[in-house]
Amino acid sequence: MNILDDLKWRGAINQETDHDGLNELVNDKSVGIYVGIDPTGDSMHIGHLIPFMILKRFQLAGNKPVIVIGGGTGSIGDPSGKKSERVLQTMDQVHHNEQALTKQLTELFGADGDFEIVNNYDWLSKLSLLDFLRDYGKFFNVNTMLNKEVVASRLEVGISFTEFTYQILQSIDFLHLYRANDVQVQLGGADQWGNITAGIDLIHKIEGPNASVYGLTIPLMLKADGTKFGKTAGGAVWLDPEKTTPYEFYQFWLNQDDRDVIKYLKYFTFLTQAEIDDLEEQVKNEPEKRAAQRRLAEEVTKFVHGEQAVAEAEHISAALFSGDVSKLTATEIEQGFKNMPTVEVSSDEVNIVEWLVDVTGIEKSRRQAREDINNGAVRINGEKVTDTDAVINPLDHFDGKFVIVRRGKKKYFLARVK
Ligand code: 485
Repeated sequence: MNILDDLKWRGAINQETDHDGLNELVNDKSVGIYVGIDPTGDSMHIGHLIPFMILKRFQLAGNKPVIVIGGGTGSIGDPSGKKSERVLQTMDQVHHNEQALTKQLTELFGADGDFEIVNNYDWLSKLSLLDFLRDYGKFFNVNTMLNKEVVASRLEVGISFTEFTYQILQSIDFLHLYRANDVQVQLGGADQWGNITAGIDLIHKIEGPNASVYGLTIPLMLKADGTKFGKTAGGAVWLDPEKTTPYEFYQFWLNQDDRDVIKYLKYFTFLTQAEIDDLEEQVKNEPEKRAAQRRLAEEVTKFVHGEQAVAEAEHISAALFSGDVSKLTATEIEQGFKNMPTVEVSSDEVNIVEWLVDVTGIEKSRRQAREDINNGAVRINGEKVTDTDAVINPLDHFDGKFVIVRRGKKKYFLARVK
């Protein structure tokens, strides 16, 4: 199946500037295709992953991806989708974020094949004001710029001349890449339509109406329950393992609703249509097994964090579920218990009742602690303890770094040894 039909089946096409022209182009030969991202933060989140996974599909279909890190545009800030004016970042922040994003994107695209990462600071920062106005500004009609959704929606609140100019900068990029890198297609989220079409207009004005350039946008991701995609109680789901651990990342996908999981498999995995159809059947016939969610979690975690991270996430999930946490490694504990109640304890050996009440505060009273222990509801490092005279030695397990307590079926606590 050709790539555009595949993207359509995945529900990944919002708007195209010229479907037939684009279809002919990408099926005919290998073309340069680009996605730009501004370094407004030091990590991508899973919302960013969507256009980059589509770029990756084009790469796998034999095309050449070019990624623009917006060191120049990011020093201005895209008004698209923003209700009010942005605060300028310092150039130090911009450069710091550029490096972090370049590293993440190199990991995602580097493994197989040909791709390029360029930084628009390299050409935009060299433009003088007079060149900018004479070479490019002259081709932009202010009325057309005002009519772009992004600008029109900001007219009441106001928009600075700086942000108003953003669309010209992104247009210069497309022209630059068309000339210097053989790029003919730009991809982006639905909010990028105005900037992408502005670039195509500029290229047609400067290079002639027959210049073969196209734009394609991807729909905004919506969830069945109406809440915002990619947000959890803890905030965004980041690709940076320091911000969202691979275990949390895995759990995020594992916990998706039956109504959304097939859509996510289409967007976020490279599984074939036949494999996804098969998982769809399984959601219908045996939803309790959550086979589709498990596969989704495995595939996306593997793509972003690698096979080892999947193995660890599965190991942690299984251990927490069964209660047998004794074989977890220290790094697995760090990940799995990141959001669980945690206390710091000394390495002193203490009677279990005292330890649960006075040292950790896990139990409210001695009476309650004794009752729970007698009922077999307390596990220390995965082992059930039924003797109220037992002594806790915090250095016993996990290289003397942690004690894991489970009370009842589900409630876990982590004690970190000082
Ligand atoms: O030549 C370009 C220079 C910069 C950009 C694109 C082309 C960045 C673009 N203006 C932008 O703001 N992108 C967003 C970002 O950087 O966070 C998001 C979009 C989203 C999707 C994603 O980037 O909001 O729709 O395109 C990759």
